Amino acid sequence: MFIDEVRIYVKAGDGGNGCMAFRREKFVPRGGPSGGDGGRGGNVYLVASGHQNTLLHFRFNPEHKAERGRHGEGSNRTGHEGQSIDVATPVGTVVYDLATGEKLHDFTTPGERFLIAKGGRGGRGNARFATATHQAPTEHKAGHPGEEKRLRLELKLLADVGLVGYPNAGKSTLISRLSAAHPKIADYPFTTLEPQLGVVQLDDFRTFVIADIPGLIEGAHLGQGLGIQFLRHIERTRLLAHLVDVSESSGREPVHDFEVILQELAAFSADLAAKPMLLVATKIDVAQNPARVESLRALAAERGLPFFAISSVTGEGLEQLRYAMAERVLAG
Ligand SMILES: Nc1nc2c(ncn2[C@@H]2O[C@H](COP(=O)(O)OP(=O)(O)OP(=O)(O)O)[C@@H](O)[C@H]2O)c(=O)[nH]1
Ligand SMILES: [Mg+2]
Repeated sequence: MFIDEVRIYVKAGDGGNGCMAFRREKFVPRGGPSGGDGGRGGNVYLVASGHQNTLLHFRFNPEHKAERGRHGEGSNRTGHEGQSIDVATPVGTVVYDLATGEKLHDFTTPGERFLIAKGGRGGRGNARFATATHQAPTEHKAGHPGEEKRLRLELKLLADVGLVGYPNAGKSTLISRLSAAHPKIADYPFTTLEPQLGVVQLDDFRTFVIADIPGLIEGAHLGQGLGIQFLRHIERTRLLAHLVDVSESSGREPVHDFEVILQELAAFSADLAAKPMLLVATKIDVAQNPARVESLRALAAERGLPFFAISSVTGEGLEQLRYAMAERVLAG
């Protein structure tokens, strides 16, 4: 299971201080104490959002503070309450107290709101201290501090897009170009031995997750190569990107490669083979023979698959591919 993890700091607003004041008015002798209480500090809430699927946004923004309460004022005016804040986190986030390791909350439904740090109460103004025998109190209290916590957030990641293809097709290279992931890349087959995830950031708010899995070969369902057990990691993705090397160096025919991989997917599960798929011709920077690209393009047209031709070296076609993936996984 892939786990995304971040540490954040939350601080609720401090309460405002109580005020010391006396009523002073012409013709009103001994006006009495009139210092108002401080306002309560704002709370920090965590709110489960159905629109996010990673914790990436916290990496750029790890501190969340609510506003402090205003101080009390004369004429018995209570200070304003500090504004509370809502901090969005994806559904599926589990929240731990970093210091104690205690599990504080587990978000399971969109819109769920959890009070994570409570604002401090305001201090009392001197008007509150007046009694029959103590008519000119000068006592007034400072506001109470807002709660502060260091938290560890954990999210089990589910991939949105699965990359499939022969070994050496350029799957790991592609994920390293589209995300911040740094998988091992090399010009020999079966470089990738373990599935890897990369988070692709489309803009400030939208992200999706790509899974890079070991390459498949003919007979993988019979245990050839690394087998097909890794396909379970992409069983729940919404989209597959099928990468086919169109350079001569593969020593195979692109159309043949496509069909072999599709059979292996079908051998794993009919559902997997029937998933929406993008057909991606890779390494076009070193493809000498345009007929190889065209044969694959024709195949895509025949099967009604969106077709992309890319080079992870020059960057050609990568933007279009990224947007095509995003369009399909972020819709709805
Ligand atoms: N010229 C060129 N080379 C590429 C491109 N993409 C990948 N390569 C090279 O192809 C080789 C294999 O790339 P990988 O990304 O490791 O391939 P993979 O599909 O992850 O392979 P496995 O992990 O073995 O399944 C490496 O030497 C890469 O540098 C490309 O667009 N152009
Ligand atoms: Mg790889």
